[in-house]
Amino acid sequence: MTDEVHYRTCPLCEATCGLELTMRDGTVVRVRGDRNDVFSKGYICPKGSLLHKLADDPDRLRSPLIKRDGEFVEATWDEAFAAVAEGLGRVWDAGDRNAVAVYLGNPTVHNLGAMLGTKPFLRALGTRNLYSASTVDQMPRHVSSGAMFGRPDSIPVPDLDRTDYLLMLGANPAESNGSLCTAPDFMGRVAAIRARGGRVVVVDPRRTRTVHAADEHVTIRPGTDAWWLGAIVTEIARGPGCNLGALAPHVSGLDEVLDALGPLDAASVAERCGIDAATTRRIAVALRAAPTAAVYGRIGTHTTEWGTLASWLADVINVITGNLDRPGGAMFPTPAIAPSDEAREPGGRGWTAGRWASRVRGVPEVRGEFPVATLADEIETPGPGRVRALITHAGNPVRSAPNSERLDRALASLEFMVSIDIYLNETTRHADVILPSPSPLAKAHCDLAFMGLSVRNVVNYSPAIRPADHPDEPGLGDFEIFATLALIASGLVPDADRGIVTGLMVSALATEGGFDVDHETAAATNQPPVEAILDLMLRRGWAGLTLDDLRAHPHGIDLGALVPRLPAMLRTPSGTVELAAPPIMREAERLVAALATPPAGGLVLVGRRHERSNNSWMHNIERLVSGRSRCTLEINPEDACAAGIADGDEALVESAAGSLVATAEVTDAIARGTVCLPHGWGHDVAGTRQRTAASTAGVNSNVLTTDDVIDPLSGNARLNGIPVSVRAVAPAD
Ligand SMILES: Nc1nc2c(c(=O)[nH]1)N[C@H]1C(S)=C(S)[C@@H](COP(=O)(O)OP(=O)(O)OC[C@H]3O[C@@H](n4cnc5c(=O)[nH]c(N)nc54)[C@H](O)[C@@H]3O)O[C@H]1N2
Ligand SMILES: Nc1nc2c(c(=O)[nH]1)N[C@H]1C(S)=C(S)[C@@H](COP(=O)(O)OP(=O)(O)OC[C@H]3O[C@@H](n4cnc5c(=O)[nH]c(N)nc54)[C@H](O)[C@@H]3O)O[C@H]1N2
Ligand code: SF4
Ligand SMILES: [Mo]
Repeated sequence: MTDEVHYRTCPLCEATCGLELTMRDGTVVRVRGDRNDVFSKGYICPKGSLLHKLADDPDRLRSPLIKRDGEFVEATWDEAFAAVAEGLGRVWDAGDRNAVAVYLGNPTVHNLGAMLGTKPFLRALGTRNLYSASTVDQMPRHVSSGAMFGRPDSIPVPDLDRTDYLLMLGANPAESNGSLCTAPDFMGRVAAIRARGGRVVVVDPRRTRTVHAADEHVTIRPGTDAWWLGAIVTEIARGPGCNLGALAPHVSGLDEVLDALGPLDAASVAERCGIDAATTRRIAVALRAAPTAAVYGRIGTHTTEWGTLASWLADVINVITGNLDRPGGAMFPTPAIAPSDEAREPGGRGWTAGRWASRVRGVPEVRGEFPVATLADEIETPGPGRVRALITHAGNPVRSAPNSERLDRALASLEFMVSIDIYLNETTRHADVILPSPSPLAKAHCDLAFMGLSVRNVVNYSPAIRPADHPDEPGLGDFEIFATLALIASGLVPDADRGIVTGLMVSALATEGGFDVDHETAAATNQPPVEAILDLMLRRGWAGLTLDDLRAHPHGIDLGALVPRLPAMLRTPSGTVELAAPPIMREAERLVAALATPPAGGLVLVGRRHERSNNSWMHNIERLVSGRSRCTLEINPEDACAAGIADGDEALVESAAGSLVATAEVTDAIARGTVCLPHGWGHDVAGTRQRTAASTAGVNSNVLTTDDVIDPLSGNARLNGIPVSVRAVAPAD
């Protein structure tokens, strides 16, 4: 009995911690933080330390499933792909490629094979009905970056390790470990800001664990961040004045922005935001005076009706305080796979959304996607172009999308559905065929997305440590699954030799990436397809690495602190940071006008995360869900008293979308007027196969979120600030 030690990056959240896995006789017996990881230096959270429990979960799918007479039965891959070809073929035969929709969930971005496989798969599919978790998450950030920098994927991150002043809104990294800011041990880095004499301010309607670690807590009315950030801009301009510093020659549109935002100031927004004018002015002055500062907004700020504006305004503040693109401010990472900026002139074609619009609600496409908030419309509304079939990958929209009960019914009405997932859950139970992905141990891993969102330039590669044909693994990887689906979508036989199928995908990706296939691939060809492509991408990146370099560094390679990238990285037509893009300015006008309309009054609902949960999953891991239920309705003592509710009572929560009963947790950690329920629960429906999750079911908060209100520029759903009423459950209820 010999122990083998393996190192790999945790694929569960954006923090990308290095793990040390001890394997005995082919089984992982222990997971610890990798103390030698160049980035995480031993940090780990409870989810990462139970990664092997996910791999060993007896409920995780080991073989494809086909629904026959309403029951799932195990099938071979060939049978499953034949069923997919037959089911999708029936829909395509009617002549409309858009009738097959796709939904890509959050773990898709944490999955190397899927990241590489989706593009050729989507091209083969040829549908405009593409949906993803991005429109219940970060789409506003892409839109504001597209407008300002001409690059929707270039998102500045707070330079946590060097900043003197961090203003965080709608983020709770003490639970989430950070998002759109890859920083293992985020809270250690926050503590270090304070230890070196800096200041941390958190804007949140709840007194979170992040608040406890900060210097100052500003409570805000949900959904009002954009007004408040607008007021900060005005107060800086009117008070100490803007100071663009070295940015000045590279910025355009500032006067227009200041004019438009003029009506928003500390006094005019005070009542709407619930923040007194003196506090707003003080923070504006402090941001401007700090040697360096960064404004960072996340889920609470982006998943509102004003998500894009709030995202834009955070960066406007970073610009007018001279902090965009400077050490200690908000900086652009330089991923190891990105070509060098050097020798590139700033400027380009810019970026636009709305190249086409959705059929039913006429909402613009953004990055080729429609909002998941309108997926049910597209399924339910009859007529030409109706969505009749759906393919999901690593998504649980029946728990994560707004007005989820409606989407649940819509999925049940589909003519055909395929899910690529590791579980039979609330969404995948609607599928006709489920194609199982391997466990994290059987996948090669490299964070293609998160190296572009990281507070240091770091790169890691983890090979699979379990063979694909391990008895606890389904056999095919996500890349191979997408490759076969692409083949089916191209009208070819699904049981073609899989080596040939993936080979075709590799050459398609290589050609598309502009690689000199003969030359560059020579070194890369004798590798599995996913590794071959990754190798090519690395070879072309500015760091000049090869996959063998990464293999030789199992604790990762640190390529250093972030470096300034302006103006060379800009792709706007003017070659400047365009602060006043016309769609943004029109939306800013709407924001200013909306200040005059008083809010409805009554309670509003927000969400929260917990360190031991991961969106709608990881709830089948006993050690993560044991103990007291964390799916409670937080309510302020005064609101509870008004509703006649005591701690532990069952409370009826109603919204325009639906109602549910949740256990009340009376706490002054939540501001008056706001109630809070985490999302991703409600595991007690029939037809799933997650026994542990079902026994700690909780309730599904997206029964309450409505799908009618979206951020118009990004299509992002409003998931925070939902008007609700709460009352004690009467015996008759
Ligand atoms: N443990 C764990 N980690 C996760 C996840 C998970 O489910 N569990 N999910 C991952 C994913 S997909 C993401 S996107 C990230 C998200 O990471 P975060 O953005 O840090 O998300 P949350 O932890 O939900 O924190 C959001 C905060 O916003 C506050 N809030 C709500 N409404 C408003 C508002 O209108 N204004 C302001 N200023 N604040 C508001 C809430 O009270 C809450 O404290 O976390 C990732 N990491
Ligand atoms: N009310 C409210 N709703 C929210 C949020 C909120 O804060 N409040 N947050 C939103 C956010 S930020 C996000 S990102 C979304 C998430 O929304 P989704 O991505 O739709 O849902 P997840 O809960 O992340 O579901 C992930 C699915 O992937 C599967 N899975 C896990 N690993 C793998 C794998 O390796 N391969 C495959 N094929 N499948 C895998 C899991 O079994 C699960 O079915 O939820 C959003 N919904
Ligand atoms: S913080 Fe995120 S990446 Fe790190 S161990 Fe936990 S789940 Fe994994
Ligand atoms: Mo997310």
